[in-house]
Amino acid sequence: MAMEPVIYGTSERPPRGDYSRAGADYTCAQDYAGYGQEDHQSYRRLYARQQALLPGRASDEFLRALPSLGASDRIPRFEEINDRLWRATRWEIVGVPGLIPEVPFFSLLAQRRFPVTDWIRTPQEFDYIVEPDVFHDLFGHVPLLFNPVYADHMQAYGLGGLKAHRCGACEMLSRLYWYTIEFGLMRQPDGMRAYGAGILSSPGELRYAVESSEPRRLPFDIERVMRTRYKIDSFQQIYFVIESVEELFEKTAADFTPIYERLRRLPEFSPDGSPLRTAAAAS
Ligand code: HBI
Ligand code: FE
Repeated sequence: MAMEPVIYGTSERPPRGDYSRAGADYTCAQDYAGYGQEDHQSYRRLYARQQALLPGRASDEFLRALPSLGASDRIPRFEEINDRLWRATRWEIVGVPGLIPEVPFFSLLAQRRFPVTDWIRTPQEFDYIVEPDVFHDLFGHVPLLFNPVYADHMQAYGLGGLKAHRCGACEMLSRLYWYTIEFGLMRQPDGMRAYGAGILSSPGELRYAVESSEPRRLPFDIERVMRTRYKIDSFQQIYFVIESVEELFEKTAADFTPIYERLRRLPEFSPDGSPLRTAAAAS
């Protein structure tokens, strides 16, 4: 690809993955024959370890939907998942070589196509990986796409992303993605639970986010979220808590254009929640 993906506002490292396999929309076929036994074994071990941690920590919606992913003893074929996903919510997953730029990413979501990285981490990266791999994308993100309310929310997010790009407000919308779809918590009647993919696919952060007294857990407030910077290389110091998937959908249904205009002039918050003196980023 000629275009250099710029991800999460940084371009310090080139993204991993072979982008020459990708089409103009950045999608590629899942290279299933390219997986070795070691890759399938990594998936099996990651899945088993994570599944054992879910009870009492993952949201009910996630637990209900997880079996829809299918095979847990090997990397599933995307087509197998698509047969079920299409019937459930009219979504499909598509392969990508790794992180892709924001506009093609939003465009895929707007078309109810979720990009899934097809390669898996190496055994050395078992505990920690910065970039999404097939385990993070499938295990973390895909189960909730079987939930009709959440599925509609993801499409609305993609459409909102395309609009944010036209408004120069991608940074603010990325923060919403970060603090909900990646690192969101939900309060259930029986306690705090995770629904964000970054938490659900990480053994360390799943326990920390739900149980530790260290991080702050603030009620979900869209303006506060959009003004809060985030770190990608450590556990979060702040989580935003929703009460239900419906709340998330309702609070993110509005046209954000006037919100972006107002927030641009207001100060930001640092990832630890303390106020900063700089105004919110313009792009
Ligand atoms: N690409 N494959 C992939 N997966 C992501 O989660 C992703 C991306 N590109 C951009 C991106 N996320 C972020 O900018 C989100 O904030 C939109
Ligand atoms: Fe993710």
